[in-house]
Amino acid sequence: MSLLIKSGLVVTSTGSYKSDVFVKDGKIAEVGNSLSAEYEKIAEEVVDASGKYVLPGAIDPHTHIDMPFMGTKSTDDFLTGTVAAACGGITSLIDFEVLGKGVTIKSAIEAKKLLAEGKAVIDYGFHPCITEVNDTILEEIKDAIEVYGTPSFKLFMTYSFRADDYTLIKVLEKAKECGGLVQLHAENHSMMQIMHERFEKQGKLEPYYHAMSRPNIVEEEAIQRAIYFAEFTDSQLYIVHLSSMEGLNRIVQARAKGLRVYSETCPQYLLLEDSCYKKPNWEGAKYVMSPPLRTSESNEALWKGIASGDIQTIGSDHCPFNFHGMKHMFGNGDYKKIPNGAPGIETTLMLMHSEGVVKGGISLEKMVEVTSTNVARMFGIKNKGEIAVGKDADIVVFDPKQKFTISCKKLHMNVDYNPYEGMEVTGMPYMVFSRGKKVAQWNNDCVEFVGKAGAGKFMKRMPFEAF
Ligand code: DUC
Ligand code: ZN
Ligand code: ZN
Repeated sequence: MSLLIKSGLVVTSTGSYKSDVFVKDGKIAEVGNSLSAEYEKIAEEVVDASGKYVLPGAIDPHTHIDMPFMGTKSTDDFLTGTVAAACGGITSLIDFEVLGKGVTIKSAIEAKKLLAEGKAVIDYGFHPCITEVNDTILEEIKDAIEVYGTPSFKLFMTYSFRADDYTLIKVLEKAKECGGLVQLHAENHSMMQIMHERFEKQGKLEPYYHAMSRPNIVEEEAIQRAIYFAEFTDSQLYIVHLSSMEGLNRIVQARAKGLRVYSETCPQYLLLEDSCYKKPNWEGAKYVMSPPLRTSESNEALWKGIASGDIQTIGSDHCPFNFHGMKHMFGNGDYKKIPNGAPGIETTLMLMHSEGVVKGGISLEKMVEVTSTNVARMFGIKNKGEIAVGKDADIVVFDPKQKFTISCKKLHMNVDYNPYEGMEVTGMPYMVFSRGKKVAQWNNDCVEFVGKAGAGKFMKRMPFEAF
């Protein structure tokens, strides 16, 4: 199988240059200026990328596909979720698996693999979510890193499956010893519990109070506490879905001290504000996610954090629930019962380009760095994340001029609304390749899926290396 992508602007995290790219047997075989003469006649497919960008496929490090949560289940399975990803220019993802009590990492990962096999259309990996420590789990962390290919672990500081400080410190220590990376959902559970009690007494139960019950300090305190633990254990730490300026400030201070503290944010924390919770007819529920949306002050700080390198990656935190029947019916009357999460996997790249690159907040190279190259480095995906010889041909030919009005009807996520409905973006995937095979292409007024169910493979990842 061979493919020639000619005359595009190849974008890497360090620079952009006009070039041809030749792909053979799923790998990037050559990148150079005059490949057309040699390969145009023999390549099985030739794509003219003049006027377009040739990007390494985005890698989403943060998804919740087919996940039981808050009395229901996220609505995308590994077919619909990865079809949507592919159509949005995401060519691999790492999903979470929350371990039940007494469950081994191995059995949790094997069970999750069964959900993905035969369905996923792009490559996937898993982060085990550790909810308790005991000798068995601590021993198994080593195998997860060295044998299972799952070297990153998530812990939650809130929800019923939250980890306490002892658990967190023990896992940080073990991860450091074996080359793992601990990811943290950082929110102080007790602070928000007290806010819930207060609002309950006052009868304040609308979606807006979801955000009010989790003010910025709830995230800031948890981040700072985790930073102390990272310092105490001399371990690396990764904060997921960073949402607040105050939390970012703590991370910046820690990094200035030389601590290995990394962070990820999501398009929703860069672009949306807590005024969304005030939408009438319970529509604010569409934005109920944790942490909650903040204000423009945090939005702007996070863009700057990306530009400065203090935030290294972008994840979607894709966790879709229908408005009708889920966010609406279950939640009506009490914000605490609204399933937390929103769809996002398909819109990450278009939003980062349109709202970041086109509006001038970040460079094109920075977009590639945070959506692909750094994600591959952070999570030990050695064969992806760059347009370079020998890497997997996970490639997005991106049309920077193509306009698209975001609408849930024109997207592929299995959910009945979109948080950005009606927003016009500039720049869309034109063709998307997963290991050299075309999986999606622009067709008239939207991107269509042209790949195959089950073509995605489990990615065995390598231990963490500091950068
Ligand atoms: N936050 C969400 O909004 N949804 C899934 C889990 C999480 O941490
Ligand atoms: Zn989380
Ligand atoms: Zn999440």
